[in-house]
Amino acid sequence: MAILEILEYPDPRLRTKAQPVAEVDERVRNIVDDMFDTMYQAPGIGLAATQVNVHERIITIDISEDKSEPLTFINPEITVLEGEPETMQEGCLSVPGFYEEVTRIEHCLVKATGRDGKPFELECRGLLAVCIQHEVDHLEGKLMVDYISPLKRNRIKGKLEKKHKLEARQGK
Ligand code: GNR
Ligand code: NI
Repeated sequence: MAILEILEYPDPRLRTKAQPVAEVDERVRNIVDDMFDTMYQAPGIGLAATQVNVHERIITIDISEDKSEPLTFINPEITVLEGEPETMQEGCLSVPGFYEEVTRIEHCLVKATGRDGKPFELECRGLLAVCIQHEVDHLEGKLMVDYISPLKRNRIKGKLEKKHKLEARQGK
């Protein structure tokens, strides 16, 4: 297992649309396992394969306190269920250090294939619902910053570009 590098905004590779997974085989299970390692060590509550430069429809999530509820979603499909939209402060490992309000569906149904290759359905609310929508956005090349004003977005872009230049100079 391995810790993978997480791409950071405004890296253009984060805009890639991920392709469906044809079969859950050893190769895919390895990606999933590396994604959990990477997500837990970050630490984050979710990770989309896009963020580690793998452009396939794979998501890992664990919103538990003690890393006890790992969820794998391969080829996820979200259906909206009734309920009020909800606004929450979101963070993103690809936009480190920034927290922005995003309004999303509060209640949804997710159909996906698990790490075991079996299809499943999961009704999601609250943080889990927010997280799965945030991750499916990544698979579409969409980021949290796309929901905020261009002014705020550009300010974040400038700050992260500055940080990346500094890191490059320090050989990080
Ligand atoms: O770790 C994460 N926390 C988080 C908090 C609120 C809403 C969404 C998230 S997802 C984020 C990890 C991440 O960037 N996933 O793509
Ligand atoms: Ni994210």
